[in-house]
Amino acid sequence: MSSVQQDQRDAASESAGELDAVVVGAGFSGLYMLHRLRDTLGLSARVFEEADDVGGTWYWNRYPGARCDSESYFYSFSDRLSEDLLQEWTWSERFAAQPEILDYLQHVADRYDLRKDIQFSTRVVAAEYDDATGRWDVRTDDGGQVTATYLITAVGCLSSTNLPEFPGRDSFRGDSYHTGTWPHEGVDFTGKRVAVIGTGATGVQAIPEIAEQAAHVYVLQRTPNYDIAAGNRPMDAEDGRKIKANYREIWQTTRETGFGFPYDAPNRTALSVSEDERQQIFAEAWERGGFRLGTTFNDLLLDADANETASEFLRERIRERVDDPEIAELLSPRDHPFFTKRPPLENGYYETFNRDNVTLADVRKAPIQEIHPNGVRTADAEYEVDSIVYATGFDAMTGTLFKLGIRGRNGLGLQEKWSQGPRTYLGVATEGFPNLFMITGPQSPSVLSNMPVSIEQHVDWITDCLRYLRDNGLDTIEPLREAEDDWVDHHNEVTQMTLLPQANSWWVGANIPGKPRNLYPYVGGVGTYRLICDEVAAQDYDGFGQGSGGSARSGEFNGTARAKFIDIVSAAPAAS
Ligand code: FAD
Ligand code: N01
Repeated sequence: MSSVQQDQRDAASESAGELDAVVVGAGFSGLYMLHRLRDTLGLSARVFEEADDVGGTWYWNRYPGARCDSESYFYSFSDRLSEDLLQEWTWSERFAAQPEILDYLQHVADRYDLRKDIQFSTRVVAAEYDDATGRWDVRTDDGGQVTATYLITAVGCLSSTNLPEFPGRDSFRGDSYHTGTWPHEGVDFTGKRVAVIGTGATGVQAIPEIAEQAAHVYVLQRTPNYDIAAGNRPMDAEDGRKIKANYREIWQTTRETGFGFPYDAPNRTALSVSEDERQQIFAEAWERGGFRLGTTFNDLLLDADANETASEFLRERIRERVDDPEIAELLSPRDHPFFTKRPPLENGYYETFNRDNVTLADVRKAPIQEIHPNGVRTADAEYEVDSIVYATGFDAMTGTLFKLGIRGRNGLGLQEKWSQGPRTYLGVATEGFPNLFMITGPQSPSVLSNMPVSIEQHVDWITDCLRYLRDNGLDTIEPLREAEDDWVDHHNEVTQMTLLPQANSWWVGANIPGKPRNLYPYVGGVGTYRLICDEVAAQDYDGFGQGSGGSARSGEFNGTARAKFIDIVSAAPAAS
């Protein structure tokens, strides 16, 4: 067939709703995936996006103070997408605010002409695998229907908001907002009495900004966090030049380190140095700002005594900044080790509690009993307010996936299969769901990393996998049960080596009543995980059944993933 005939045939299939790939979501993940599918592999692909524009997280989270807490120069696409873009784009601040990140993603969409293959304002409501045709049947809320060989979820880990079922919640007569679906026109809190529920990364960003405007802010805190000073500032020209000159090494480091940050990861334990030296190391990391404090020693997530040294360092910073010692203590975490819940980065958060118009309420001690027409009633107080801000987070990692109504072979529902918690192979695929790929799915590093690095790694791995299938005359791939079981066991074993299971964090699903308690992201490290995935690919996708026309029943499993992990760990130098 000539290339013109091939193009005509592709166009006809596409207009009949028969695609090579459907991608759901148009944030960082969906944009890059579309580019790879269409422009690298030459496949026909359509992205469905519920919002009316690109951006994902940065489209929805427009609350006051919203900004990234990965430094902007590495919270972006890397040289994998374009070296030119890296050189051309200049971030105005060390931690860019939401509008600037949204501009960036819009620019990427325009630059690569991605919008023409994105159907906006369209929610995927069902995605069912048809055993007879070996294709995914995807339905949308506008009544649309398409079929595709490959279904790729780019729906984000933090895209389904969590709005707790407080009794009387809907009786409130004032205005209420969830930070994850903030009004585009903004909110003017001038002269208002505002209750903010939640003091995670979002609350910590929003509260200082709301307090600048409002008549009074009641901060309803259930669990204090170890907030780290971000050290945000305008990007200076010299820093910008140095970064641009070193981008290759910067990105290489992000790909090799544990969390996808280009920060040094010294091979030393916290208790191997003297108290003075430890304090000095913490203080230097603190001065430089951002998440560096988490990478000062290599055992902070492994050893409770080591962790306590960092935890106490951070509590001391709170006591220094908050005038009232009782409030400082209330803001000091005592129930979980540092970094076992996601530590927020803050910009003036603690000083906010020195203001006369801010009241901190302990809703752990005196829980919220109900929302009523005039405000919030807790076990020991009544807060009459004009507005309520829910900074109560997300049903992370699985919430949005389940809403897609995914059904695999024999009508098996994803939610049903994962009723006791996710079961995946490499966090990217799951047995019984052929040709389904999940970008930053559960049991991959995802939210335990600087996410663009993990997103690119998944997109590139999926792209290589699809190319491999094509080159081998195949079109169907699906994890083997034994490979999946092995990955789940490995994931659980690595989790148990850390302190992470100790905290009631959203990382373990503790924020959603009834959600199975598991560590959702993989904690083996971004660099290690990448090598594992690459090795699985190099071994002809060991552990994946492969075939054609919907049948992927032939395949081998030689334990490549676990063997690679053991190799990497055994080759690592012993910690001093
Ligand atoms: P998202 O950006 O969440 O995009 C998913 C898209 O899928 C959304 O647009 C959604 O509308 C769409 N979608 C979902 N379901 C459907 C459906 N059924 N039909 C159609 N469309 C659907 N990570 C970091 O590494 N560093 C940071 O500094 C950082 N800051 C953050 C700040 C905030 C306020 C939040 C909430 C998260 C932050 N994150 C950060 C995590 C952030 O989510 C990721 O960095 C990244 O933006 C995720 O991109 P994504 O494309 O995978 O998902
Ligand atoms: O959500 P959260 P988030 N009664 O789940 C409280 C990313 N992010 O939106 O800790 C009372 O962390 C809850 O209390 P507790 C980042 O990955 C990044 O803040 O469960 N309180 C907690 O205080 C982050 O981790 C950035 O006891 C209730 C808060 O609500 C993730 O998104 C910025 C409650 C929820 O905190 C989620 O952050 C923002 C109830 N029933 C977000 N239910 C940056 O990069 C919940 N809470 C800068």
